[in-house]
Amino acid sequence: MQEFKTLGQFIIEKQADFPYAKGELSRLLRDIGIASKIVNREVNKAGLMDILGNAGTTNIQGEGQQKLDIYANEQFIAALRSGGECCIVASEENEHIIPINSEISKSAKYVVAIDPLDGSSNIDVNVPVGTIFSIYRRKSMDGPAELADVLQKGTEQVAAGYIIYGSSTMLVYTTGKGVNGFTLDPSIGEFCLSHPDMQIPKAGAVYSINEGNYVHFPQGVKQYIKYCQVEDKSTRRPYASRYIGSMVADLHRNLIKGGIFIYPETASAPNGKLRLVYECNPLAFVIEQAGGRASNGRERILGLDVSELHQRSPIFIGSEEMVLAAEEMMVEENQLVTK
Ligand code: P6P
Repeated sequence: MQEFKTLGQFIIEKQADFPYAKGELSRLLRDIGIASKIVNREVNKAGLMDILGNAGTTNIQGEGQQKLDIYANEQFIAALRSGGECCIVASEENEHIIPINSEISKSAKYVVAIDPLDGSSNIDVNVPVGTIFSIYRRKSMDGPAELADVLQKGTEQVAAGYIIYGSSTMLVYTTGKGVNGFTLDPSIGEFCLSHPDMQIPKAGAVYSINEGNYVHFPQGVKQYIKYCQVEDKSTRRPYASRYIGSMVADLHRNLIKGGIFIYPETASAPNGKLRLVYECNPLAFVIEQAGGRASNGRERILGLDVSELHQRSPIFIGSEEMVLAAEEMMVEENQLVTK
């Protein structure tokens, strides 16, 4: 029988891993957990409320906002504002950073980047959606926190994780000492440790990519897709193609079962679609901490320079051996291109 441990108990217990911790990060993770329970409540009854569908507005990405996008964004910002441990919130839904200037927060030492409801276009069709978060220590120590406090490399993350609102609601996070998963027990309203020390299989048999864009993919990606489809029992090929269209859901399945998720660049989108700050960096931190690999097809995601808040990056993420195989084909392609 799994030892019963709530997220709060676990966070406090692990606080000892950080000798100088005075509880701020613990409280910040708690604040994110609280907001996710509120969002979960609305996601789970979205069909019963006038909270489905388009809000008739667009976000900074130019994407139509769902009513739940706006609701989730407001809940996480409110929780971080009232928690007092965060001096800036950078949301995928907002063009600019949101400084938290209250007396208690303006000297807080952490900044949070968040995608409050990723994959939200799937809500109306009951497909799992997710929240993705990233926590950095602010660099600026005197004066108000600023944009540079958010534009940090992924290697600077103090913590990162996601919440998946699926057949069950789970919170999965890392503080750089492994990955742990917590399942929400609605009967007590607590996230309980259900997946301790998560490790992604080194090799999997699932590949996740939107093959509808095949003709626009780089040659190396086309070559990898064909590799996935070749019959070879010794490497469990052909792999299964699984693509939900909700990154947190695809990534969570691959974390547990093994697999690779690819959102590559195309001629019309040379940096791909996914956001480096809000999606690629936090999920790369989680996957690396679980023993996997994450790159843009050539370079490690966590090492990429972050120059703009909403910059995008191609991403190859998942089981180490599968990402390495895809990278090899991208290198071959680049060598061909440079010849
Ligand atoms: P496409 C959702 O909009 C998202 O940001 C990710 O969650 C998902 O993996 C991807 O975009 C889906 O994009 O172009 O395949 O529909």
